[in-house]
Amino acid sequence: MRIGISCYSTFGGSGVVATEVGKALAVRGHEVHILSPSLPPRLVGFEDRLCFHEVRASPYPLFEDAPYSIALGSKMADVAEHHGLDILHAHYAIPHAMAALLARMALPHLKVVTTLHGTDITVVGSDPSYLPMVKMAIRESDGVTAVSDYLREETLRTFGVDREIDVIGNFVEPPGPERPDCRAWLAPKAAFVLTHISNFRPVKRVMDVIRVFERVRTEVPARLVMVGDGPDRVEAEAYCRDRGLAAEVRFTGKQLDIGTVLACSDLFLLPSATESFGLAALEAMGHRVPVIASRVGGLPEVVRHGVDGYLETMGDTEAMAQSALRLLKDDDLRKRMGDSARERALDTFAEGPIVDQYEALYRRVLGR
Ligand code: GMT
Repeated sequence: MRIGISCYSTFGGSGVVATEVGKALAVRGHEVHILSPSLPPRLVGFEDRLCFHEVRASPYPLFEDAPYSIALGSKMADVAEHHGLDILHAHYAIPHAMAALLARMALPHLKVVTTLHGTDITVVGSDPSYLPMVKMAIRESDGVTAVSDYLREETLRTFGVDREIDVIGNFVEPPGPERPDCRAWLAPKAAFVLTHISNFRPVKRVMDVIRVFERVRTEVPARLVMVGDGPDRVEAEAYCRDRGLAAEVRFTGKQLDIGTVLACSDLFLLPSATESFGLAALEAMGHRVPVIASRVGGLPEVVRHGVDGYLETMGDTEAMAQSALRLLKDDDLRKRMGDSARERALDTFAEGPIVDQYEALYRRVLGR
């Protein structure tokens, strides 16, 4: 098949999933064209049959903001025509699904598959300024997927649409060979390493991460590694400086090699307000790192409470800290949960069977 995939190139789960699906499909012999405003972070390495197209919205004195959605639709139509695409797969509804539908108007043989990732439904998508168009995109796409049962239900409820939505989860690959241990520089005095990875948007509740850590360090030696960047980083860093935590909390900024950080982490913290799946938690689990997270959205479909980690009420940082302490004070329990987490990640959310599901959906919408 010839497949066009559009996604965001910022650090974020939807771009990671889109890029990894694209790479896997190319390895399986499909021709894949990825369309994005700049090179997605995971699109590294040269792969046969995998091509990148940068989407640029040309400025014009009349525009306040150049219309990216139209430029994307045009690029989709252009790539589809000149490379004979069969399918456009839009990752994150806004504006990728709408742009794909515009391209389909230009080239009616094209099929459009939309993958809903999370805030395109739960936060931005339900904002009245986008809702009617998100609803139309869900209704008009030839295939729609959601990354969890929770997100599927939430989509049907919020938009009142009556259509088939396939649930296809996020996935991980087995981590490569263990890299040189960075524990020595992350936690010099044999302290435990707690890790958080996100794009530091309000939905991630990064201040809860710091509060859990503050409580944990009163009972056990610990360091916190905060990976990523975004609007709430400044407040979190200022808080750590003011509370004298700067030496114990390390803000690394955006990192491509999260595997190295996870390979020397003892616990992963994800206290989000909502999370349709929680790819970062799954990646931690793949590295044998138990997860402490809030019991929201699709997280209970990924992390089994008391098996792969603990799920607590959103905002209850004391309960999260107590669960973290239970794990940190009991080496056997932590190891057992780490092993279960890894098994679950690599069995239930392995790349191969999940990419099979996308391939099967493409064939279904193409009638092959
Ligand atoms: O929806 C978002 O917040 C953006 C998106 C992204 O691009 O980072 O994240 C979502 O998609 C991921 C991949 O499917 C999921 O693992 C995340 O749980 C989800 N984020 C939220 O629901 C907050």
